Amino acid sequence: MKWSDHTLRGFWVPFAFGAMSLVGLQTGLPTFAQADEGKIEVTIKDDGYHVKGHTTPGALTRIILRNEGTMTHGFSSRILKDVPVRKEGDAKEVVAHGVKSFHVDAGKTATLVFTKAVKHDSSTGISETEQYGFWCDIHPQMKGEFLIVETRGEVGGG
Ligand SMILES: [Cu+2]
Repeated sequence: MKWSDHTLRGFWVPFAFGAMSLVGLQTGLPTFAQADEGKIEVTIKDDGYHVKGHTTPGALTRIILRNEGTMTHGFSSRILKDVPVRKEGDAKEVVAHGVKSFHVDAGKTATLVFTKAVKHDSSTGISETEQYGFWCDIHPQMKGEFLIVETRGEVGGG
């Protein structure tokens, strides 16, 4: 799967420059086409979540959940509520308080794959940055958040 990621990027780079020269001039922001992939890495420890990365609106998004703690932890977010989620790896899907949650046992890793619909701002024609909180339904004090950003920016390598 890694190779297709690179192929896509190679393909989109020239396209991005074209899009930027059209849209970027007006907004001053580097806007990017939607057909991209976003990766968010969530390392789960017993004392909380550590989040790396973000995704872009309309992008195929992978949330990688790595449980480095000593007990089972959950990942639940309202972003999972209205989208079909494909689960890869070791997670158990449950419903907690009416919201989907994915339980990952200690030492296990799972990936959630989904695409969140693009939300366009009708006045500017660009999509909005949104912040999504998530939480552990087993330990309510555990909380984290990630971003869906309209700009491409630096996607922290790795
Ligand atoms: Cu937990």
